[in-house]
Amino acid sequence: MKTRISKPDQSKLEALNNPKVMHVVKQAIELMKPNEVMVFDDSPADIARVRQLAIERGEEKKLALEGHTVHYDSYHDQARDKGHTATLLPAGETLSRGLNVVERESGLEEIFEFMDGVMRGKTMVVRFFCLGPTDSRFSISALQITDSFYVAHSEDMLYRQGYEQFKRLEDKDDFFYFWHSAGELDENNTTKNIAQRRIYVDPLENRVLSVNNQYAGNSLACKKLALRLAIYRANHQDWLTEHMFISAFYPPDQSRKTYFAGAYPSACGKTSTAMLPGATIVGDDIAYLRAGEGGEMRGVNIERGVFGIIRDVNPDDDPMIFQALHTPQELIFSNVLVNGGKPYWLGMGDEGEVPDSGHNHAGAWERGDLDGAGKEIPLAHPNARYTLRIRDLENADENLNNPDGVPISGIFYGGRDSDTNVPMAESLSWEHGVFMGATIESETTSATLGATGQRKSSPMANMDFVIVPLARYLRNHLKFGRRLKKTPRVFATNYFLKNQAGKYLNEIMDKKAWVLWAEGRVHGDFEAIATPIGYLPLYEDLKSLFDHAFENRDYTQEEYVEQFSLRIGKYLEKFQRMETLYKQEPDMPEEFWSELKRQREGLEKLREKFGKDVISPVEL
Ligand code: SPV
Ligand code: MN
Repeated sequence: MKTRISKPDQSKLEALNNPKVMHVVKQAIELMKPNEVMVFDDSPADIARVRQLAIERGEEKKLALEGHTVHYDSYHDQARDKGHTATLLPAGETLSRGLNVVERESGLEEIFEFMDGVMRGKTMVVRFFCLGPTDSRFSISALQITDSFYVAHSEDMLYRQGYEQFKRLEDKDDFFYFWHSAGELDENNTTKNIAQRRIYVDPLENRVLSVNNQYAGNSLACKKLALRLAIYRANHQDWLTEHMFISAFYPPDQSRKTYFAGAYPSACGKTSTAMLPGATIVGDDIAYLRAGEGGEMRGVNIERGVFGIIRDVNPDDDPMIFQALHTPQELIFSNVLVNGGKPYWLGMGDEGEVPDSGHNHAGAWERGDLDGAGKEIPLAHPNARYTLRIRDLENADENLNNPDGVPISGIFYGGRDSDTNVPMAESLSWEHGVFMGATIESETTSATLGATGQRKSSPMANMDFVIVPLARYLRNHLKFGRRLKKTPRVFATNYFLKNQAGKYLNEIMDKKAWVLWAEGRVHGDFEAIATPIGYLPLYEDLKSLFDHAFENRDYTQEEYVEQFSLRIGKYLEKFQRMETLYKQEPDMPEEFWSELKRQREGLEKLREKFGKDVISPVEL
């Protein structure tokens, strides 16, 4: 059967005057064999049509509030599928620990077989996006081919339009391209053949092939899949692609504005730091970082929307997002419970109101229902999400779409660790900062599978995506910082420190005081205590920041001492873990080992001098 494409749609393709685009679309048609092809440009009419088709074809359903829709992914497609996501590389090439590599030729053969004819009876959607602001030296053009109108619609909300940008491409071959198919759908419009879910990243061809999935982390190639391609590119050039938020923070007297970027593994406080009350947000997930004209670090959000975890979004912990989710505007909820056109999720703060039945990620649902494995199905998936545009948030930053990005003065690396790292320490140098990022660990929580309290190493919170050897990635960081004239200050944060009795030493919002301290340090406002693991704040400075940030929070010297005491034995254990781990990486930069040695020896000396294992900051 011949694939239909309308004359106007054919003209849209031809107007790009780009042989490679034509070739890629043709190849996709030949392989996936759709009934028809629709091509969309940047016009408001086309964009509205994509959303309309997502609803008409049943991939999204309208909710009671104007602009709101709900989408479901298959019950077994509720998170990134690390096991079936792989990088295609020539035989013999390997990546760092834990990263899947599939030999390129056989990987292509396998996935092409799954994709052969997968769009029969369906519509193939062709869309053009831009990663990063348009008309910018940061921009990367992206061609998305998919049979999912949900994918096409959410990419509209999350990424900038790129059709016009494609017309202007100087190097016509210079774009990423993505083929995606949700595969055969069941009666709930969710993917049926989950066992054949594959996500293959092909850096040699700047493309991603993804089949039999819908969850955005697997299907929206502009997100985590393009992140991998961009990391590959940045590490073969001279810039950085990071799993980072970008936000601006303001000092107590509001006299200035300072941009920070921050990398945190999931469930370590990334979004809540980016969205701190009083901050303005550029991005919450992925940043491209380049050197600016004046030798400063500049960053852009490659996205323009948020695909956020909805769990625990409630009026107390997340007032800004809670408000946005109750405003009539374009919003996609995914994998939540719906009853009477209203969405419900875990931890929404009004538990008494949650109905005992409705429709959720398992289909028709009643409280107490068990899944195929005999596990009780929660009312909504813990990884249920919302998709919105940043410009629709009250705290959107004015430079969200600035083609020149924003100057980044500080970087946060956050982990989750109950017994080692102080809540906030500033690096002694750029090299030390890179070490801080490389040694992020996070403890597993009950929200993740497996045992809780296990430490997982996640360099720069980017481990899942670094498709170059880790040593190369770290070297690129070191070189990048040295090229800058104004190197950002680097801070290691830990919001999860506990005492011996297992009680958290901090309140959730205390991060506001830590962040304001970092903001002040960038501008030389505060003195600090130099220690081998970094500069620590002085009590008086924190006290005044707490007084400013909170109405009824008396920050005591006792709290300070307990939080900022150096737990030397614990740090030495951490360095031992890092040594064991990084010894397995060939070709590690010398700076990593010298930083490890310097800190280890410094801490051992302190322990000798004071004759004890835990040293209070007031003694230092
Ligand atoms: C993350 O898990 O880091 C996310 C969501 O931002 S996604 O990668 O899309 O699954
Ligand atoms: Mn992320």
